[in-house]
Amino acid sequence: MAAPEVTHLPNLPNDVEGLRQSIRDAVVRVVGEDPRQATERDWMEALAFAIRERMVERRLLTRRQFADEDVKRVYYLSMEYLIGRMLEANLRNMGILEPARQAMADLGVNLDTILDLEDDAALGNGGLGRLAACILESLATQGYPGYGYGIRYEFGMFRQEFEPYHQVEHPDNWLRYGNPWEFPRSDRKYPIHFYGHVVEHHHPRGETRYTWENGEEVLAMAYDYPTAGYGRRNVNNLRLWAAKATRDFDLRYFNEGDYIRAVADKAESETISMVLYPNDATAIGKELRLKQEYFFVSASLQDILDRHLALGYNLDALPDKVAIQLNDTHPAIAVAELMRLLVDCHELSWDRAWDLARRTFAYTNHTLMPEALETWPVELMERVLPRHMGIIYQINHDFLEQVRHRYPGDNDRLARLSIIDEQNGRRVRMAHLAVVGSHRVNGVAALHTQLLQETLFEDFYNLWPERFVNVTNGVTPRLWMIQANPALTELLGQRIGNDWQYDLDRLRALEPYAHDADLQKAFLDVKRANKVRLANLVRERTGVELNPDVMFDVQIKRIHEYKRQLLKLLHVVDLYRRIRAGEDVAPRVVLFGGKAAPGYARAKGIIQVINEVADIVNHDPAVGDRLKCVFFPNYEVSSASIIIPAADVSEQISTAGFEASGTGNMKLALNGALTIGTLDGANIEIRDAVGEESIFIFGMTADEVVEHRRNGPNPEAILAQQPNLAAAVEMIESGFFTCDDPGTHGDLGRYLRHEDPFFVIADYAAYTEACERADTLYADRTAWAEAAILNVARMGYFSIDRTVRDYANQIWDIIPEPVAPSRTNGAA
Ligand code: AZC
Repeated sequence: MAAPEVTHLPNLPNDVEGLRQSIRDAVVRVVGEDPRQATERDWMEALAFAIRERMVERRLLTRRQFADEDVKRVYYLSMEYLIGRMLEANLRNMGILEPARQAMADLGVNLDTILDLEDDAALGNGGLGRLAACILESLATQGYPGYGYGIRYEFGMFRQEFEPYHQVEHPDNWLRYGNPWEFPRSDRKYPIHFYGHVVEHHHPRGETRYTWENGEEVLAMAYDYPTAGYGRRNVNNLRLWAAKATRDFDLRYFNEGDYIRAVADKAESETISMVLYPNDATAIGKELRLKQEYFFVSASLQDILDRHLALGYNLDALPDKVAIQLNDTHPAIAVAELMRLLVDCHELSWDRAWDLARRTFAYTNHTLMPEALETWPVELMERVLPRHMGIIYQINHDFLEQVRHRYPGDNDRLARLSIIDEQNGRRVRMAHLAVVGSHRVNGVAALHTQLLQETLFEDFYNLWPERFVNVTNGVTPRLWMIQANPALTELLGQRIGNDWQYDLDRLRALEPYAHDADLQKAFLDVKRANKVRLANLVRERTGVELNPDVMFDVQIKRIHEYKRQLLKLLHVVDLYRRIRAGEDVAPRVVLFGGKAAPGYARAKGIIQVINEVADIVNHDPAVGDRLKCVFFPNYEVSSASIIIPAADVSEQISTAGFEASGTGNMKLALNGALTIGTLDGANIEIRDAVGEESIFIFGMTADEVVEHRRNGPNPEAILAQQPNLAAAVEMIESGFFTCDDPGTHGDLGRYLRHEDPFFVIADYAAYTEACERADTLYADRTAWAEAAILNVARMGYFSIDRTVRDYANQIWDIIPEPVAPSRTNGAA
């Protein structure tokens, strides 16, 4: 037993006085500046240090309790965490936002100014990465022993600028001033190998053993980000890995006297964690990407096994004490890596190892789109990860034996199920590896899971129906309501108290007041104030002036053909033409936001044409406030939290069957925007929750889309029957919006007329009809307010806390372990 001084944790005070002292001290001791001369950034850093001391204290308490209680832990493996800013979130979840505001004011610093200085931590592309961040926050909030693992990218999601219309990507150097939230753990380093070859060791009795030799080695070093729960003392951990060159690696060249080469090679090996691939829903197949995937998976699994053994458990207890969730297939190589660690390093038998691995892993699928499904050429996998290729062959061999036994002679089925795709130049299907190596596979919304079972994983579903479950996505109300929408949070508090912050279903208590005139007025006032806040930001970023008294119609998400920003744009052009023709149309502000993958030409073309249309529309004196169109630059988590509370209408208009779930749809609806949407992803469940009267559903269903495609779509024929739509398409392709270069959009015209792969043309009439229903309701302020309030009241199901409980109960088999105030560290 160590002496009390050694085991004691500091237990820092959380009142205004205590915080003020910590912050002032940190300016001197950590930032190294005289408080008299400290800049706002110095104060921001000092504040961050004062919070992180308190976070780490609770983190250690949490860890001690988990160890004492013998808990089962879940590890979330994700290539992406789209976290956003951390300062306000940490202050709020630690319960010290208001004392800190006061302490800063006492020091002569305005907290809101400070909060605005922070860069977003944008270590993700979109929905998948943001979901991962929400899940970590909820795990801590609900007291679950849950940890994130990922990559500490030096450059996150690119910064988007328009020059003047097309997207230009700028590097996101988010760590340039250092990062006060991370704890570098130089004691937590693991060697990661690439390339080399495999040596077989035949043992006369027993199994053949393998060693992997002469590869390149790089170190993975841990950086820890404590993650605080809201309204609880639990603080969990997100561990991100950075690549560091090993000393040995340098030495080879140093010895040869090639100093420069040695240093250059060191830099080269560290590129593994340099940059996030900015691709959302397309697999790129680059060697560096495969190395990134393996790098973080191997480090995480080594760390997980180390902890497991250090806690005194044996390897047979792995599935009882550890659950590992694979966030899409990006970490799917974990299946082979765990087998390697168990069999080659810990010398377990193959069968025993396989049983443990399968019971430990579960896999979440986020998309059905074929181009997003990762496959790696066998040749590449063999070169970069030769031992893993051998292991995958073995897994596949055993698996196909099972299939053969079950379906004798069915070679087509074998080929369809095989982990190796033999049709397209021999590739490893990572989704198959993930399904075979997991005990649960989940989709992220009811329709998505159903489609997984019927299409992408049909053969697997027939084989193992019990393996497939649905876990509908959710969003954290802490960020997406309490932080983003303080005015509505306040109003809810006055009306129904604050229980909903922990149990979002309690929003239902609002329902009986939906037609209360006072509440309606207060609700509309809040919305208007949020619109003014957004209008100010839009003016600052784009120079465009928005009228807060017209409908704000918002489509914010990655730019993709299937998400159909073009459908919204055609509506804008249609309205514009009709306004110019003297027609009376309902006024609206249309706001787009989102990034295009740098190599996705069609998506970049869509951004360009939206910006061009916006420029003409916004400067046409004949239009005035009746129509404004804005492409909000560099859409990210921090701007989302200004845009979302200001939206009246939420555009969720993907081609049915393509959007796995969507989570922006949930954030917007929770903030009182009414949805115009197709029956796709979680829109279906949102409709079921809020009721037909609070949502504008339109367009083909997923089944009808399949049927429509089978019948051979004919956009030209539809255009011939819809003069408004035809006129809008003509206006774009004629170069009306591109005075300098009328030829630019001829291609877009051809695309819509002859290809239209996502049925923008086919759904257009139904879409505009849904927009008109929204306009009619919007004109009736009372009816609109009632529908919007009901919408908020009925969104409880879409809390990430429910999502996490579903994972915990259906997949991970873990229970919450709330941290009690400790006896020696009893302060609240
Ligand atoms: C997204 C899906 O497109 C979106 O519908 C879903 O809500 C989100 O995941 C969270 O589940 N997918 C991605 O962001 N990326 C990939 C590779 O699917």
